[in-house]
Amino acid sequence: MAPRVRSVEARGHFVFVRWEDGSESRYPCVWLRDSCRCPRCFLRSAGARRLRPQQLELDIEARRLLLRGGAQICITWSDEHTSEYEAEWLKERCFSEEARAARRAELFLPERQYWGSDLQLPKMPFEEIMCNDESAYKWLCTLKKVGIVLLTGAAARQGELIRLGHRVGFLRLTFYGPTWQVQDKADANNIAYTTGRLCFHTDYPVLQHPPGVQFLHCIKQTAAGGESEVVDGFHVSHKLKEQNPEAYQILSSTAVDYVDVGEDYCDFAVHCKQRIIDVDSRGQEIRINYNNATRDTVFDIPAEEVRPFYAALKEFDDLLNSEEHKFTFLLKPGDVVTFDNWRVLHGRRGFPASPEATRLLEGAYADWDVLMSRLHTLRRRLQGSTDTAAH
Ligand code: OGA
Ligand code: NM2
Ligand code: ZN
Ligand code: ZN
Repeated sequence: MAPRVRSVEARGHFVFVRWEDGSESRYPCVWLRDSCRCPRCFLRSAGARRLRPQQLELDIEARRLLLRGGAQICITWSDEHTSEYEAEWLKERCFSEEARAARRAELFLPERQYWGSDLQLPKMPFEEIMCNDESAYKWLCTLKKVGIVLLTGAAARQGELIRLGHRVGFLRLTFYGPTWQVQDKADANNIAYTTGRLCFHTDYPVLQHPPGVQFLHCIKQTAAGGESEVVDGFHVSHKLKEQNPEAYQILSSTAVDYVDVGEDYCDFAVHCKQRIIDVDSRGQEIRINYNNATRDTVFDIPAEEVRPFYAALKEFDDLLNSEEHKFTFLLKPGDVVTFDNWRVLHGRRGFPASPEATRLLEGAYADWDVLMSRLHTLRRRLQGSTDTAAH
């Protein structure tokens, strides 16, 4: 049911809306004026504001208020401009604490679920998420919530990740190419392109904005070794914080130098400083930036802080590798593992070298902005279709 306005009133710098259900919302006049939807203030085709801050009077007040059948209010302002607002549009923008919390939950959904060795690896058929919107939506929600989803039954040939990229929007190009082949290579330009063990890492902390999501498509799997390992970096960070707050403090504040020099898609020489545990202003983990292989030997911190840093790093690394936290599985041809590269650290066990390539994965990156955008467009579309079905 669309919300209806019972009455509307201006007091000082606010407009008060009383709803049919008895609740009240208050809207700051300057925000209402700034949000005017008329063609002079707003370009409808782009959903974009045209009004500039210079045109906005901080102390603007409502001169005349008009309620149209409970569904719309019309305000004439002290600058003589007139604006119209739909009840539903206003309700969706209520400034109350509860309304704001509910919207945050809606938008950033779903809550994270932490895991350890007990992970129940979520699995979905690859072709289903490719052609069914509900499945694709579920895939993206689970990827956000759990941090990892295994897609099964893709064709065991290159090109499937290009298709997956089209499904979400587009892939993230890096110096290793639009997609990249993980296999043993002569004169490997990256440690991943050998038969060696890869210890727990996130990909590409040498980039200022590391890829949010990683896809690894197994095309060929070796007969011995090559198992995949994953660990929930946010879960382990919390454990570290409990167990050794000082180590946590060091890893969440020290800027670590990363470097990657070589040639692939084009030649490159990339440098970056990243905190291994990256937290926001409220102390919430936002990203793990850890690849021991590309951690630079240049270390731009005072000499006396170096040893304590290594002590903290070793403690974190031990926690990542503890049996309690890591989850091991074997990719088979046709599997596509999709995971949150900002949260989940991954590795693989070594495998025997052989003259012909016995193991081949095709990999690709995407940004969270693109995946979240697809999640939201799918949600709108699916909600739209259930709305029509209900009528
Ligand atoms: C990588 C990587 C995992 C694997 O290429 O960065 O982590 O199983 N590969 O080979
Ligand atoms: N590969 C797998 O940080 C890294 O070096 C990530 C990137 C080579 C595309 C590895
Ligand atoms: Zn206007
Ligand atoms: Zn990797």
